[in-house]
Amino acid sequence: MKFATKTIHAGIEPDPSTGAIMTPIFQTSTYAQEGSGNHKGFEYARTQNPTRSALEKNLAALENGTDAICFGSGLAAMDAVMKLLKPNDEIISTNDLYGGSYRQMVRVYEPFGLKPKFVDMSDPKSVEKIITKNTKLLWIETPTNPMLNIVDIEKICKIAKKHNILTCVDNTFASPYLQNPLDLGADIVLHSATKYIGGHSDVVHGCLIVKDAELAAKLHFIQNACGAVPGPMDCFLILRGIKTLHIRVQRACENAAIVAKFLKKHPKVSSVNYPGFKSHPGHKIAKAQMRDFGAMVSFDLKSDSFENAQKVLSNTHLFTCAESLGGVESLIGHPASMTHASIPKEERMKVGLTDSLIRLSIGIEDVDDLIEDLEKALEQI
Ligand code: P1T
Repeated sequence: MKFATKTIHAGIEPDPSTGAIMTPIFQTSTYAQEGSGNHKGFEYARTQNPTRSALEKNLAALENGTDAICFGSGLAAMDAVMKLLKPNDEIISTNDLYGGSYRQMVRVYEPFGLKPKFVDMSDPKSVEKIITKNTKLLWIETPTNPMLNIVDIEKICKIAKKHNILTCVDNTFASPYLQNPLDLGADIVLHSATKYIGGHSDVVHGCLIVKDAELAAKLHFIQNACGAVPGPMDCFLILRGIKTLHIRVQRACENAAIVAKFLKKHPKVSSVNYPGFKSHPGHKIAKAQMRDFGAMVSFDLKSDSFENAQKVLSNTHLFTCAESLGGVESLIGHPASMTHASIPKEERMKVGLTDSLIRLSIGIEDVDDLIEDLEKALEQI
C-alpha cells in the first residue's frame, strides 16, 4: 500500500457491530468477562482499548514498522524509552534538540543515574569519538528543533549497530510522510503526534514505532506497567488527523519553501535555517533521506536583540505566537524564552540559539497572506 492509501486505510476496519466507517471512540475503562479470564481480548483499558489499537496499527504502517505504542504525549513516549536503560548507561544525543527532551534527560533521568552527553550529531565522527562501553542509546532528532540541522540517520545507525547500541529517532519535525527512520536502520521512531500527525492543534499525544518483536514487547510492558496511556477520544482525533497528513504536509512544505526564500532576501534578516536551501550544510543528506524539506523555518535578525524579536512576535496577526508546531495554522515562537527556556544560555548559544532567533511553523494558509503578515511585522523593527 502506498503512503496516501495507508493514512486512510491501514489498520482501519468498519466497526463489526454497526458498520460505522469511522473507528468508534470506545469510552470505557473496562470490559465484561463471561467468567474470570473469559473475554474478547480486552480486559482493562490501560492495557487495551480498540480505538487505541486501530491507531497503533495505522501508525505502525505509516513508519513501516510492526508495532506502535501510544502515549499521552511525546514526552511520555520518550519517558518509556528512557526506562529501557539502567543506572550508569550513557546516552549520546544531538546538542540541538527540543528543550523538553533535554530537560527530561538532564533533570529527570540524570538523578536516576543515566548519563546524557550532547554532541553535534551532524558530524558522525564526533559521535563515534565519545562512544564508550557504557553507551546504550543514541538519541537522534532530525531536522533539529529549532536550528533545523540535519543528522545522517543511516550513518549514525551504522555506527550504533557496530557498537551494539540502541537508536531512537525523534521524527516529529519531519512526520512519517517525509521521513521513515526504521527504513534507514533506526530501532525506534518517536513522534510527538501533537504536531503534524494530529495536525489540528487539538490533542497532546505521543507514539513509538518499532519493528523488532522483543523491543515491542518491552515497550508494551512499560506502557502498561507505567500507565501513560492516551484516552480513546484523543486516539480518535489523531486517527482523524492522519487521514489528511500527506496533503497537509505537502502544502505546508510548499509554503515553507516560499517563506524561507522571502526571509533570505529580507534586509532585516541575518540568517535563515531551512534545509531546502542548497547552501544548508545538511541539504544533500536531507534530500536523500526526506521526501521534502519540512515546514519549519527559523531565522535570526540583523539587529540581534531580544526586544526586536519580541516586536516581530507581537506584530504578526496570522502567525499566532504560541508553542507547538505542525498544525494547519501558522505559528511563530521565540525558542530562547519559550520552547527551549529550560536549556542553559551557554548551551543554547553554542548551537546558535540566540535571544533573537525566531521559529516559524508554516501552516497551510495562502502563502501570499503569510508573507504579507511577516512583511508587516518586520517593518516594526
Ligand atoms: O509536547 P509533547 O507531545 O510531549 O512532545 C514533546 C516533543 C518531542 N519532540 C519534539 C521534536 C518536539 O518538538 C516536542 C514538543 N515541541 C514543542 C511543544 C515545541 O513547540 O517545539
